[in-house]
Amino acid sequence: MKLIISIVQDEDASRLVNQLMKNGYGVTKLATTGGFLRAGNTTLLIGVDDEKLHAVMEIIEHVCKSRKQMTTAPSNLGSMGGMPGAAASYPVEVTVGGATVFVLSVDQFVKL
Ligand code: 2BA
Repeated sequence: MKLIISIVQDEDASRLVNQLMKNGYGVTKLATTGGFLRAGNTTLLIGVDDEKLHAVMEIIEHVCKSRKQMTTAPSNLGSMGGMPGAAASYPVEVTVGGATVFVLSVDQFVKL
């Protein structure tokens, strides 16, 4: 058995949960926050038999589209323009969406 940990954008989460449930997969939805954007995202825990892993990955890939987003990132320079300690931020284009997926082998699965 595998545990799929899938971090997705909030706007994709409902559709993904619906698709997974429709296809008979168990899923747990967690409200999470990305460390870089400091924005909400959604983490899904999906436990599946090994032979179902590929099918679930296909559903995730199909539902979660990646897109570009502008954000501001903090500068870690420590000084700007000769002003030591001045804080700054700069716009960066990041790719969001898609899914960040971890697949773990499950030692034991019990329901007590
Ligand atoms: P965030 O940390 O908020 O990152 C959102 C997106 O910002 C990332 O998308 C990536 O495109 C960009 N990004 C992240 N760090 C960056 C940096 N230092 N410089 C420039 N751009 C950067 P994804 O890579 O698709 O990640 C989406 C979310 O998945 C992340 O949200 C985080 O919550 C999670 N994640 C990604 N990699 C992870 C990892 N190795 N371990 C745990 N969680 C991870």
